[in-house]
Amino acid sequence: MKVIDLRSDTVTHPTPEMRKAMYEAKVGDDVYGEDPTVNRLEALAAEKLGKEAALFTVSGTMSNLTAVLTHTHHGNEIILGAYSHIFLNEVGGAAALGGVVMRIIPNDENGRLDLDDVEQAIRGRNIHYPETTLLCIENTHNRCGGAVLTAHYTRDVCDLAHKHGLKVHLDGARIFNAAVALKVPASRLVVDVDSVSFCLSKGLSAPVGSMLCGAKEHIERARKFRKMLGGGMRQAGVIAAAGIVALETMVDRLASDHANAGRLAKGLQKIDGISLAQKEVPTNIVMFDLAPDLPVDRFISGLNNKGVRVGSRGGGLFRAVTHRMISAEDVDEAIARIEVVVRGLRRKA
Ligand code: TLP
Repeated sequence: MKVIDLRSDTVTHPTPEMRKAMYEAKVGDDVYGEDPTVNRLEALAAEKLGKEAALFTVSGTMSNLTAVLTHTHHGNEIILGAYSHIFLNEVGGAAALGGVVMRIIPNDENGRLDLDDVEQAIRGRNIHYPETTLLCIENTHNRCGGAVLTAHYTRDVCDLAHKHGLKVHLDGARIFNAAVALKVPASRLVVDVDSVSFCLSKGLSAPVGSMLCGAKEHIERARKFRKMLGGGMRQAGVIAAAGIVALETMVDRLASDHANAGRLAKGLQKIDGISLAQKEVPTNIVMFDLAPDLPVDRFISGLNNKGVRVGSRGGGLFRAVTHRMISAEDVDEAIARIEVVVRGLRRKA
């Protein structure tokens, strides 16, 4: 039985072309700035995102933390959405290692922060207050079902932050999914932010890596913080080579992941006992709820027995993510298996 793994697009394996590029990669010591393949990847990432410079890091978490460290000082306050990945899923690194206060405001269902909420959260001058120096946004928005932020919204929220002297960091782990969904170049979606991170190892299928992009001066300082975090890599061209293939060849195909996510959502909706937890499925993430009268633990074990893997988000909420290793047939097969499991639970309920 084929296991259909919908836990995340991070489970994708490198393509044969990536493996060949890795094998043949020219390398050097990147801490000395001498790895030609890393240098090429950084230049390519900066160009694709329309920023002056880029830095190769091991993960999205490292890119985001490096950005926070570079934009802030200990004791500053940063504003984030309550559902943001940086707040929910990055081990509290910004607080623990960056020494910043995380000020949480609500995300709407489309991953947006309300501009009035942002403005109210920005601290005024007062001896009692920490200084607010950074706003973080996320596109696509993981917890909000892969929701996309438009260039228009991003400009408005950046204008507001900049007016108050804040910098803006965009967690763009899946920014190319947003670009493909909106049919605009990724650079359009990040033009107003001061820094943006994106992942090579999610839908783009590279085995490892993330990029932090921004102004030259920001990236120079970020390079030092990456080193502080233990992220100074040596012959990293071996993995950067796969990142180059990812950026050059894997972006356009994300559209088929989005089509498969739509197909999955449609099929799930028809199952008595499952409801979608989002109104639209713009990219490759589908959040769904199990009916409250059905037992979550038996649903999970039933899926495991049937070779379908999804992510559990607690309290009957689940996430399924489509990616390069999932075909339309796999989606149909997953829907059929999930339906069998839910029917079984209904009979016993
Ligand atoms: N997200 C992972 C898990 O951590 C949940 C996933 O499977 O989706 N920003 C966003 C929006 C992310 O979704 C992720 C990874 C990251 C940052 C962190 O990237 P990594 O895993 O490379 O540290």
